[in-house]
Amino acid sequence: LNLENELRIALDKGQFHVVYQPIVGAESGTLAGIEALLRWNHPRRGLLYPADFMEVAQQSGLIVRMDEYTLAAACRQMKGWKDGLGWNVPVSVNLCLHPEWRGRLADKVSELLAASGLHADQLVVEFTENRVFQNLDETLHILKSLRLLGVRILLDDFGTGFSSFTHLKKLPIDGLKIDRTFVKDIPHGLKDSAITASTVTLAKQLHMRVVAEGVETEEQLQYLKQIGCGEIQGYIVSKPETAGVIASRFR
Ligand code: G
Ligand code: G
Ligand code: NA
Ligand code: MN
Repeated sequence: LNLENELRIALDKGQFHVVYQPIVGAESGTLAGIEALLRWNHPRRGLLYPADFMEVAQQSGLIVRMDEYTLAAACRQMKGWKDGLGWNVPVSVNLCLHPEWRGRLADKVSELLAASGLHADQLVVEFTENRVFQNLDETLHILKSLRLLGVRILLDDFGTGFSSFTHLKKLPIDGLKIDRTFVKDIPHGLKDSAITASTVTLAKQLHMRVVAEGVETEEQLQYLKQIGCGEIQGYIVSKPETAGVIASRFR
């Protein structure tokens, strides 16, 4: 069985689940958001991460069904947190802006939000500048339709893709996530520190949120506070966990 067929079966048999990683204020440490991350419980190979299957998922187009699954699960969970704990924390979902979503994504999103009785501004879509991100006009169209609903948009892995500045200029973006590869070597790596600090300044001047990803050490956190980075995410706060663990940790 090849991976594509295994993915198809996994979708039909419900072998996926979603884990959640908090995003907190760099200074306050309080919950600023929660990112939903997809996991595959493979019957033979055990727990698989997106890196293990995203390539095939994108090439085959199955990513659209997988993203729909994550989106629905995240909306259900948001409703659960709201009803159970009174939380109104924005939840981020990573979406692949696949051409197959054209004219369909905003309808799907508003349907899921309505079914959960949620406001659109509680949902955040994270997207990356990857291979599928070929056509700027198409991407603009999809993002505009989400923005029109009131959904917030974050540009993930900022700085690692192609023509990031053109995207910043042309697309409706509410915030940037500084990629983990830059955060890893701050404050000692001079290039990484310069890139991180400049990105924070850039986000501020564009009136955008800025989230540093992959923060693991106190030293990294101190530097991020010093340069005025608004929000952080990473093992220093929490690994991705089940919804129940996140609830017990932050309530
Ligand atoms: O924590 P983890 O290894 O799962 O995340 C790796 C990356 O995989 C994320 O940054 C994100 O870009 C991607 N990812 C995680 N979950 C999803 C999902 O449900 N859909 C899409 N398209 N990408 C995801
Ligand atoms: O593609 P995206 O950047 O959204 O995915 C984040 C990935 O990084 C996920 O795989 C997540 O599990 C992982 N991750 C999150 N926080 C940390 C961290 O502090 N350190 C490391 N090494 N990985 C992290
Ligand atoms: Na992400
Ligand atoms: Mn990222």
